[in-house]
Amino acid sequence: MPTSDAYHRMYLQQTLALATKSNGLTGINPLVGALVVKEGRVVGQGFHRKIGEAHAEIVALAEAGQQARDADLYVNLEPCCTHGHTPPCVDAIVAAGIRRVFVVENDPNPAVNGKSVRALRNHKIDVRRLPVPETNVNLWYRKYITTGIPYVTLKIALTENMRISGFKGRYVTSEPSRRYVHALRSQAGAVLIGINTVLTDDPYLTDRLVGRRNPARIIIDPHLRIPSNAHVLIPGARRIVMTSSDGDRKRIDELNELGVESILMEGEDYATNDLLRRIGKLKFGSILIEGGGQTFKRFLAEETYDDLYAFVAPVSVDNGIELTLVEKFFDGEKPEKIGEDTLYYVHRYN
Ligand code: AOF
Ligand code: ZN
Repeated sequence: MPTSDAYHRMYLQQTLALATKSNGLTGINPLVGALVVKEGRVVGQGFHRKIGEAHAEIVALAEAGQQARDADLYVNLEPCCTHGHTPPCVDAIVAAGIRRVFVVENDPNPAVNGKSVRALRNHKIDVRRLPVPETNVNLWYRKYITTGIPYVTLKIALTENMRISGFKGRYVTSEPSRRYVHALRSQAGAVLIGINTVLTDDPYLTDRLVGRRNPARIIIDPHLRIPSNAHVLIPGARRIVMTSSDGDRKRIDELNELGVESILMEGEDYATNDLLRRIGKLKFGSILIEGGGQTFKRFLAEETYDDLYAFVAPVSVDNGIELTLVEKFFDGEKPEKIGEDTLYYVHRYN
């Protein structure tokens, strides 16, 4: 039986594929997939479906049953040694009689980070870490669990002359781009927009094209201008308004009665870092920012985003908000064609 790194990496690649099945469904928990392999045969597999439910290793070990004895466990993230919603995976791995454990990366959670590797080794289990190229399924989790700040993605739909909105209620980008955006939504913990976008576009911010799940909706609204019949306030996901602490209490109560949560902020002009810290406290590990001009400008100028998706449509308009600022961020990036549009994707290395 081959025992080279390439062979083990092949199984680790499979754990990553399993892990991504839960993209967007695990809340602030990481995406994790696991395989139990005995004498070259997969005897158990699993992935973490949802926060609060069984971890990937537990699902895989349960499927393997007695065959887990002396088998190898492959998992993309270091197993946990903590009691959270569920008991530690390390204990279950030891009890099952696993011989070797292969992982792609450490669990950056300060409560775990390397401790499980040591615990497993203390039980005479051989643990090996084999990085797999292009493994960024838990990039967002790594940021959130070590900083408390959600991973921030900016999604901007632009015209050729770098303007947003002003399209008179019509979509500026083509259907494939919008499908792409709905997929991004289905993976985000929450979507965020400024009040001006609510008032001008009245978007739904739901995932209607990919059909997986609707993220929470966060609206920055210092003066509580949001109308009760705004589409973003339609139930079906958590709805949160970030507003000024000295605002209209009666209006806050009315919104609360509609099931809308309110987060009270100092003053009326919020630094993006303050917004992000508060959103992190609400237990969102990632957010997708969808507008509008003022909100984009702040996140770009303060450089508080991680990823930027700029969809540029082959049209020009005279009205709308100019966002020429964005051009410098995708300068030098290789664009991709999505339908009739051009997509610039930028990952900022923090
Ligand atoms: C694993 N396998 O599939 C996941 C892990 O509240 P709990 O019990 O779900 O624990 C959450 C923590 O467990 C999370 O912060 C991270 O450190 C780890 N996630 N670990 O061994 C898994 N999802
Ligand atoms: Zn675990």
